[in-house]
Amino acid sequence: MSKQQWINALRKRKYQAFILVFLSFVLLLCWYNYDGNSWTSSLPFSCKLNYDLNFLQDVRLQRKNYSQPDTMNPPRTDVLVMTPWLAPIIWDGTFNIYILNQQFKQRDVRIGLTVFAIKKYVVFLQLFLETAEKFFMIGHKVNYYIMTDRPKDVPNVTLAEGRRVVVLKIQSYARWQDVCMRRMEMISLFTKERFIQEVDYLVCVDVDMRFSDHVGVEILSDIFGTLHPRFYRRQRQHFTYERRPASQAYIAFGEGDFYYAGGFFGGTVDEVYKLTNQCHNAIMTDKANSIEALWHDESHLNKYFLNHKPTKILSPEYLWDNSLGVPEVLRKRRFVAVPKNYAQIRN
Ligand code: 5GW
Ligand code: MN
Repeated sequence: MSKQQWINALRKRKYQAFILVFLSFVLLLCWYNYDGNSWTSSLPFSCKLNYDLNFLQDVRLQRKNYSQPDTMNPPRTDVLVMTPWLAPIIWDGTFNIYILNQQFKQRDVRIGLTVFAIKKYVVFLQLFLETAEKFFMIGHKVNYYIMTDRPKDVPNVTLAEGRRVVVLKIQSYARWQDVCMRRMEMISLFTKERFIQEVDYLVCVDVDMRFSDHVGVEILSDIFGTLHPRFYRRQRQHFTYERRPASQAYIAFGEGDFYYAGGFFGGTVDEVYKLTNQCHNAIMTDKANSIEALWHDESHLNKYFLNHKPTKILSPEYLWDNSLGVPEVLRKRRFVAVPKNYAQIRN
């Protein structure tokens, strides 16, 4: 083919050639952004498809050319990212999920997600499980432990490979306060009975929630808690700790680091056993003394974390409530409360 013939052919196919060049350009741009100058996936433009999330969560990726940590340029300066006892606080932008996924995949970690669905709360399971399949620990081994008094009402949700649902039948309690507080006892009992053989980490959450963005191995640590979305900006005297010295959950004014949410904590199986067992014992001691902590299991969790500092803390990205709006520091809402009709669901 002579040069002239070639040019003529190209002219005829000008249109196709243009499309080809354009597509290559878009592809290149996307690739650049995946690699990014940012630690995680906050893409500045519309490459933000679901596809993008799958790509980011592909734990097999052996990427070594991610952007270098910059000693003089911290990724977040608008929020606290480290406690005084040097536990990281997990905000979007502070971690590189490629590195973490590789570390945890190398260890082949197994994660148990415990959730309670007692009485009418079984209605939350469908959305909870469906969204967990999209966003929770994608690419890792996951056991869903569903503790319920209505095993027949657990929905059938299609699961990805390496993930399974385990339904554990438990009794219900007449008082809702007991339904909530007995979670500590149940988790500690089942930990001894089976979790310890089946998983490495436990993640314990509320069921009236949906996942709406990535929640992955960045949360895992020996023992972790989550900043309560209503209190993360408040001073400690405004925390709703138990203030009566007669309760095991008592925390004096002038003490306390954060107010942790009862709806999201976890850690290694050993550490979660210690936490739940100790909280359960404290709850039983209170019961014998005819006192019940103000916010039930949450009050006891806060007392536990005062004396046994968490080794990681999750920002309110991991437990948000849309009725609180969306503050600027909140770049992602990963796990969000599902509004409930209190009269209908709690009677
Ligand atoms: C029922 C009435 C009042 C409060 C709680 C319940 C209840 C809670 C219930 O009937 N069944 C049940 O399974 N739970 C479990 O406790 C759910 O896992 C629920 O997510 C968790 C905490 O109760 P929530 O979610 O109603 O508490 P908030 O503080 O998130 O509103
Ligand atoms: Mn809840």
